[in-house]
Amino acid sequence: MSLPARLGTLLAAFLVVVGGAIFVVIHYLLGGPPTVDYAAGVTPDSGHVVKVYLQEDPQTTIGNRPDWVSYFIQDPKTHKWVHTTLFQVPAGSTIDVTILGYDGCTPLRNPYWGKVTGTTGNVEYVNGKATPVLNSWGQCSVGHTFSIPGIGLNVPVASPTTLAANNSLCSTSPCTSGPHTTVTFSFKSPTTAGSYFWQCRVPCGLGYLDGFGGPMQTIGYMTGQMEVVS
Ligand SMILES: [Cu+2]
Repeated sequence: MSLPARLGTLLAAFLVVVGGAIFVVIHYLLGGPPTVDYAAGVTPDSGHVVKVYLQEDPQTTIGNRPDWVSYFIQDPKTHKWVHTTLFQVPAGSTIDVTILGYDGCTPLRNPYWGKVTGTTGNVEYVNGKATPVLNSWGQCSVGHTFSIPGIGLNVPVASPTTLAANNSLCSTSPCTSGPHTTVTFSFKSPTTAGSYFWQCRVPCGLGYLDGFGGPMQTIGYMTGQMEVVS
Protein backbone atom coordinates (compact mmCIF):
# COMPACT_ATOMS: atom_id res chain seq x y z
CA MET A 1 0.00 0.00 0.00
CA SER A 2 1.33 3.44 -0.91
CA LEU A 3 2.01 6.01 1.78
CA PRO A 4 -0.96 8.27 0.80
CA ALA A 5 -3.27 5.23 0.82
CA ARG A 6 -2.01 4.20 4.26
CA LEU A 7 -2.44 7.73 5.57
CA GLY A 8 -5.92 7.84 4.06
CA THR A 9 -6.88 4.53 5.75
CA LEU A 10 -5.44 5.72 9.05
CA LEU A 11 -7.34 9.02 8.81
CA ALA A 12 -10.60 7.23 7.96
CA ALA A 13 -10.19 4.84 10.91
CA PHE A 14 -9.39 7.79 13.18
CA LEU A 15 -12.54 9.65 12.09
CA VAL A 16 -14.70 6.55 12.70
CA VAL A 17 -13.40 6.28 16.28
CA VAL A 18 -13.85 10.02 16.96
CA GLY A 19 -17.33 9.95 15.40
CA GLY A 20 -18.26 6.96 17.55
CA ALA A 21 -17.05 8.71 20.70
CA ILE A 22 -19.04 11.86 19.85
CA PHE A 23 -22.16 9.75 19.25
CA VAL A 24 -21.78 7.97 22.60
CA VAL A 25 -21.32 11.27 24.50
CA ILE A 26 -24.26 13.02 22.83
CA HIS A 27 -26.64 10.07 22.67
CA TYR A 28 -25.99 8.39 26.03
CA LEU A 29 -24.46 11.02 28.28
CA LEU A 30 -25.91 14.36 27.21
CA GLY A 31 -29.14 13.18 25.58
CA GLY A 32 -31.67 13.52 28.39
CA PRO A 33 -35.29 12.38 28.17
CA PRO A 34 -37.53 14.22 25.67
CA THR A 35 -40.17 16.80 26.64
CA VAL A 36 -43.79 15.84 25.87
CA ASP A 37 -45.58 18.88 24.46
CA TYR A 38 -49.11 19.56 25.71
CA ALA A 39 -48.82 23.28 24.88
CA ALA A 40 -48.67 23.11 21.08
CA GLY A 41 -51.60 24.83 19.42
CA VAL A 42 -53.11 26.05 22.71
CA THR A 43 -53.41 29.79 23.44
CA PRO A 44 -51.96 30.46 26.91
CA ASP A 45 -54.23 32.12 29.51
CA SER A 46 -57.29 31.22 27.43
CA GLY A 47 -58.77 28.98 30.12
CA HIS A 48 -58.35 26.07 27.75
CA VAL A 49 -58.57 22.58 29.29
CA VAL A 50 -55.48 20.47 28.64
CA LYS A 51 -55.58 16.74 29.30
CA VAL A 52 -52.33 15.22 30.55
CA TYR A 53 -51.83 11.44 30.88
CA LEU A 54 -49.19 9.72 33.00
CA GLN A 55 -48.63 6.24 34.35
CA GLU A 56 -46.33 4.95 37.09
CA ASP A 57 -44.88 1.47 36.75
CA PRO A 58 -43.23 -1.12 39.03
CA GLN A 59 -40.20 -1.19 36.67
CA THR A 60 -38.65 0.09 33.47
CA THR A 61 -38.10 -2.33 30.61
CA ILE A 62 -36.77 0.10 28.01
CA GLY A 63 -33.53 -0.88 26.25
CA ASN A 64 -30.47 -0.74 28.46
CA ARG A 65 -31.83 1.85 30.91
CA PRO A 66 -31.90 1.08 34.65
CA ASP A 67 -34.91 -1.10 35.50
CA TRP A 68 -36.15 1.18 38.31
CA VAL A 69 -39.73 2.15 39.10
CA SER A 70 -40.74 4.92 36.76
CA TYR A 71 -43.26 7.41 35.44
CA PHE A 72 -44.20 7.55 31.74
CA ILE A 73 -46.00 10.38 29.92
CA GLN A 74 -48.32 9.93 26.95
CA ASP A 75 -47.61 11.93 23.81
CA PRO A 76 -50.91 13.71 22.95
CA LYS A 77 -50.28 13.38 19.19
CA THR A 78 -49.09 9.78 18.82
CA HIS A 79 -50.70 8.45 22.03
CA LYS A 80 -47.46 6.55 22.63
CA TRP A 81 -46.09 6.32 26.18
CA VAL A 82 -42.76 8.14 26.40
CA HIS A 83 -40.14 7.26 29.02
CA THR A 84 -39.73 10.76 30.45
CA THR A 85 -40.84 13.06 33.26
CA LEU A 86 -40.55 16.29 31.27
CA PHE A 87 -43.70 17.88 29.92
CA GLN A 88 -44.86 21.24 28.72
CA VAL A 89 -48.23 22.93 29.36
CA PRO A 90 -49.66 26.35 28.46
CA ALA A 91 -49.77 29.04 31.18
CA GLY A 92 -53.08 29.98 32.78
CA SER A 93 -54.91 26.82 31.73
CA THR A 94 -56.89 24.10 33.43
CA ILE A 95 -54.84 20.93 33.51
CA ASP A 96 -56.87 17.71 33.79
CA VAL A 97 -54.47 14.96 34.83
CA THR A 98 -55.03 11.23 34.62
CA ILE A 99 -52.46 8.94 36.26
CA LEU A 100 -52.65 5.18 35.84
CA GLY A 101 -51.21 3.67 39.02
CA TYR A 102 -49.72 0.32 38.01
CA ASP A 103 -47.22 0.05 40.88
CA GLY A 104 -47.91 -1.62 44.22
CA CYS A 105 -48.06 0.12 47.58
CA THR A 106 -45.23 1.59 49.70
CA PRO A 107 -45.93 3.57 52.90
CA LEU A 108 -45.16 7.28 52.73
CA ARG A 109 -42.41 8.33 55.14
CA ASN A 110 -44.59 11.21 56.33
CA PRO A 111 -48.38 10.65 56.39
CA TYR A 112 -48.83 14.37 55.64
CA TRP A 113 -47.98 13.60 52.01
CA GLY A 114 -51.09 11.43 51.82
CA LYS A 115 -53.11 14.66 51.84
CA VAL A 116 -54.27 16.05 48.48
CA THR A 117 -53.39 19.75 48.08
CA GLY A 118 -53.41 22.28 45.26
CA THR A 119 -56.04 20.54 43.11
CA THR A 120 -59.53 21.76 42.25
CA GLY A 121 -61.57 21.11 45.42
CA ASN A 122 -58.43 19.72 47.12
CA VAL A 123 -59.48 16.23 46.09
CA GLU A 124 -58.35 13.52 43.72
CA TYR A 125 -60.64 10.93 42.17
CA VAL A 126 -59.61 7.31 42.70
CA ASN A 127 -61.45 5.18 40.15
CA GLY A 128 -64.02 7.98 39.96
CA LYS A 129 -64.49 8.43 43.72
CA ALA A 130 -63.45 11.78 45.27
CA THR A 131 -61.05 11.66 48.22
CA PRO A 132 -59.07 14.38 50.04
CA VAL A 133 -56.51 12.00 51.56
CA LEU A 134 -55.01 8.51 51.23
CA ASN A 135 -53.80 6.84 54.41
CA SER A 136 -50.72 4.85 53.36
CA TRP A 137 -49.97 3.87 56.98
CA GLY A 138 -53.43 2.44 57.66
CA GLN A 139 -53.68 0.35 54.49
CA CYS A 140 -51.97 -0.55 51.22
CA SER A 141 -53.10 2.49 49.25
CA VAL A 142 -50.30 4.60 47.75
CA GLY A 143 -47.83 3.74 44.99
CA HIS A 144 -46.09 7.08 44.38
CA THR A 145 -46.94 10.77 44.62
CA PHE A 146 -47.14 13.50 42.00
CA SER A 147 -46.00 16.66 43.75
CA ILE A 148 -45.15 20.13 42.39
CA PRO A 149 -43.84 22.05 45.45
CA GLY A 150 -43.71 25.39 43.56
CA ILE A 151 -47.51 25.52 43.25
CA GLY A 152 -48.39 23.62 46.45
CA LEU A 153 -49.66 20.61 44.50
CA ASN A 154 -49.52 17.18 46.14
CA VAL A 155 -51.36 14.09 44.91
CA PRO A 156 -50.75 10.63 46.40
CA VAL A 157 -51.27 8.20 43.52
CA ALA A 158 -53.44 5.28 44.60
CA SER A 159 -52.10 1.73 44.23
CA PRO A 160 -53.95 -1.56 43.84
CA THR A 161 -54.88 -2.48 47.43
CA THR A 162 -55.09 -6.26 47.65
CA LEU A 163 -52.20 -8.66 48.23
CA ALA A 164 -53.25 -10.68 45.15
CA ALA A 165 -53.11 -7.57 42.93
CA ASN A 166 -49.77 -6.47 44.45
CA ASN A 167 -48.36 -9.92 43.68
CA SER A 168 -49.41 -9.84 40.01
CA LEU A 169 -48.36 -6.36 38.90
CA CYS A 170 -47.58 -5.49 35.28
CA SER A 171 -44.03 -6.58 34.43
CA THR A 172 -43.41 -4.93 31.04
CA SER A 173 -43.23 -1.16 30.72
CA PRO A 174 -44.93 0.96 29.62
CA CYS A 175 -47.78 -1.05 31.16
CA THR A 176 -50.85 -1.73 29.05
CA SER A 177 -52.56 -4.28 31.30
CA GLY A 178 -52.50 -5.57 34.85
CA PRO A 179 -53.97 -4.37 38.16
CA HIS A 180 -54.02 -0.58 38.38
CA THR A 181 -55.93 2.40 39.64
CA THR A 182 -57.10 5.41 37.64
CA VAL A 183 -56.40 8.66 39.48
CA THR A 184 -57.74 11.96 38.13
CA PHE A 185 -57.50 15.55 39.36
CA SER A 186 -57.40 19.09 37.99
CA PHE A 187 -55.29 22.13 38.72
CA LYS A 188 -54.62 25.55 37.21
CA SER A 189 -51.25 26.01 35.57
CA PRO A 190 -49.38 29.13 36.75
CA THR A 191 -49.86 32.31 34.72
CA THR A 192 -46.09 32.81 34.88
CA ALA A 193 -43.95 30.91 32.41
CA GLY A 194 -41.11 28.88 33.87
CA SER A 195 -39.83 25.49 34.97
CA TYR A 196 -41.72 23.87 37.82
CA PHE A 197 -39.90 20.96 39.41
CA TRP A 198 -41.99 17.93 40.34
CA GLN A 199 -41.20 14.74 42.19
CA CYS A 200 -42.49 11.62 43.90
CA ARG A 201 -42.30 11.60 47.70
CA VAL A 202 -42.55 7.86 48.31
CA PRO A 203 -39.02 6.59 49.09
CA CYS A 204 -39.23 4.23 46.13
CA GLY A 205 -35.52 3.94 45.30
CA LEU A 206 -35.31 0.30 46.36
CA GLY A 207 -31.74 -0.73 47.23
CA TYR A 208 -30.55 2.89 47.76
CA LEU A 209 -29.81 4.60 51.06
CA ASP A 210 -33.15 5.45 52.72
CA GLY A 211 -34.84 4.76 49.37
CA PHE A 212 -34.03 8.23 48.08
CA GLY A 213 -31.37 7.40 45.46
CA GLY A 214 -31.65 5.91 41.98
CA PRO A 215 -35.05 6.69 40.42
CA MET A 216 -35.83 9.33 43.06
CA GLN A 217 -33.01 11.58 41.89
CA THR A 218 -33.08 10.81 38.18
CA ILE A 219 -34.95 12.87 35.57
CA GLY A 220 -37.09 10.47 33.54
CA TYR A 221 -38.01 8.28 36.51
CA MET A 222 -39.41 9.82 39.74
CA THR A 223 -38.44 13.46 39.31
CA GLY A 224 -39.02 15.88 36.47
CA GLN A 225 -40.05 19.31 35.26
CA MET A 226 -43.32 20.86 34.19
CA GLU A 227 -42.43 23.59 31.70
CA VAL A 228 -45.08 26.32 31.66
CA VAL A 229 -45.05 28.31 28.42
CA SER A 230 -46.79 31.58 27.61
CU1 LIG B 1 -41.98 7.04 43.53
